[in-house]
Amino acid sequence: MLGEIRHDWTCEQIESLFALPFQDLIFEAQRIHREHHSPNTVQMSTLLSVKTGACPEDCAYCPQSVRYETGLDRESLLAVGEVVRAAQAAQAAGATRFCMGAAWRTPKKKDMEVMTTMIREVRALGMETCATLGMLTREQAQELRAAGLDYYNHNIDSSPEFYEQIITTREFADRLDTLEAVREAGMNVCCGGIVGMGETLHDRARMLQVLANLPQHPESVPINQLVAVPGTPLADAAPVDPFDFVRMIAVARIVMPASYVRLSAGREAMSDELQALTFLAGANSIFYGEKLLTTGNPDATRDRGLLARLGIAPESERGAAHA
Ligand code: SAM
Ligand code: DTB
Ligand code: SF4
Repeated sequence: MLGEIRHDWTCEQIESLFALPFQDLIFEAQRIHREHHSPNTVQMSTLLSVKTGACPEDCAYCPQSVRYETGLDRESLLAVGEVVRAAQAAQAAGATRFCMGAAWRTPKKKDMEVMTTMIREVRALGMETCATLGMLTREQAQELRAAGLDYYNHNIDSSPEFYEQIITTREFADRLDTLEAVREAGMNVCCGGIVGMGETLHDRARMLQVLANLPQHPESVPINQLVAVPGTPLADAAPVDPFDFVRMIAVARIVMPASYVRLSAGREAMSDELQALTFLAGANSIFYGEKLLTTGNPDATRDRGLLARLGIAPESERGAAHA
């Protein structure tokens, strides 16, 4: 029966979901969505790049890798006060979670000192905290947890097989080790991937299989549509068929029924109608604010307008709406 929490998905079962007629797939995803979530609510996280560019890794999609000429101004680690001010502004605009991203392979000792202070201060505002800082050891994960970090974002990005064509500086297994360290430290996991890098439908199904068969489903599953940045090896990647993107969201919803599925990068290029279809397919979280890490995102006015037209309430206002 679809809609159960399972960890034993075969790739064939997931591929057969992708093969369903569009209407049947969306109907099933929406049915499961309603069993596990409030249907007219969306969770909103705001991102801030706290350390930008000059990353030693070679992720083919990423404008922040030192190996590609993307015209990005590199910045060293921001001061804590500056980050706290940005978090306050995000909270005032309606975000419930603040996500701090750094272009590191893994944080160094002195980075950890600043990050733990930053996390403590953002949490003191009453916001949920999230960070994405690269690979973590068990000790680093414990340290972040002790500072009050609620979520750690670390994506598997694609299938284990396709991964090697996208990143050569670390292995798929390294990603799984970090995810395990995050879990062991007692943090919530935010883990998803990217669609539109030239992967096959089989790779998309495999990626969702790996996520769904983790010992515990990630609480948050970001599905990014590639933002093809000039200068990166994927600058000329073919765009994704919008219906295939919606299918990816729907299948993620079906195989991880209780998780938040986040409509992530790529929203700026999506029409309002396409975004509405992804909500119908089970997306219930977005990145909110005019910037992702280094690339654009719809501005708050456009998002507020869209949510209002759809009768969807941000999670921060749900209490008020129901009162
Ligand atoms: N450096 C850390 C790491 O890789 O774990 C954290 C930041 S990294 C930018 C976070 C995630 O953003 C990546 O794993 C990838 O899934 C996503 N991402 C990066 N560039 C993207 C792009 N151009 N389009 C879509 N998603 C992207
Ligand atoms: C995720 O899955 N997507 C976000 C967040 N986690 C850190 C990042 C998207 C980055 C898009 C490219 C950029 O803005 O640099
Ligand atoms: Fe570095 Fe993360 Fe970008 Fe990869 S995705 S190049 S690790 S910032």
